[in-house]
Amino acid sequence: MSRHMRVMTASLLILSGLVAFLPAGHVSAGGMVLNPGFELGEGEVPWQWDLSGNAERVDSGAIYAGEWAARVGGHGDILTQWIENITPMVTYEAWGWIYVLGNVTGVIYLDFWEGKEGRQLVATRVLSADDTEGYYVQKTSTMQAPVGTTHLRIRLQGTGWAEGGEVRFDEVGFYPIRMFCFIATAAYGTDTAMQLDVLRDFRDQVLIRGTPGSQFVAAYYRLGPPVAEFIAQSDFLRAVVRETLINPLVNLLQWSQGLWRAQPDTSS
Ligand SMILES: [Ca+2]
Repeated sequence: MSRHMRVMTASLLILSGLVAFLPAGHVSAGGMVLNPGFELGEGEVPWQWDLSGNAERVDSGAIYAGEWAARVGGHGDILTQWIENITPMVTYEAWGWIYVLGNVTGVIYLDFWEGKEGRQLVATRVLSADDTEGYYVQKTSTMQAPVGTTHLRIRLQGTGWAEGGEVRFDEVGFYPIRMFCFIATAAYGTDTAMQLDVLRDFRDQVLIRGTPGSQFVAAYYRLGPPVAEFIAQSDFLRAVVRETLINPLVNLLQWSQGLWRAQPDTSS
């Protein structure tokens, strides 16, 4: 199985590598958090986030992979981002990595709005973590946008501060769930292809079970949409991706599914 996993991982890495060809600033699809890892910005200001109080972008040092994280240091410190082009009735997946030191709670607040700073439509969803013992922990939730939604507001904060407390955030993400297979969808021109069922199966049964897998999924969510948007523009690219990457990958996964499926399929 490990050899198959290596082949598959290599294929997906090649796929992700397509992002290197994208022009800067190409990410433009609606309804998703941009710069989810706080890797973009100038000095203390994370790109796409509004600052209040002493919230800042900091070098994440040895705590977590990547160069940067966002840190809040007290009661009034808030990082806010408004996401536009949210589609009503679509189910989204939200997640964030939270690092908490000392007696304080790290909180990610998410709420749907009609109009930016217009009217909040439903109760705020809260993802929170207490002392994370020197690690980042991932908190996730799924949320369906109610009728009338146009925007999502995300706020990063700490509550119940005590002296010496610190809260950091990294990899805050928000994507439509169906977009996991965006690259394959772009390659096939439809999201109902049988091949997509195999990929979804693999995601649900293997990738999101372990921490390395879920980190991979988070990275894929970040890289996938711009790649998909890029290849969808060209029939030639779509054919290349379909024939050289996705079809072999799907064949490999189908052939080996007895190894990774929790319940071997006995229906045929
Ligand atoms: Ca980061």
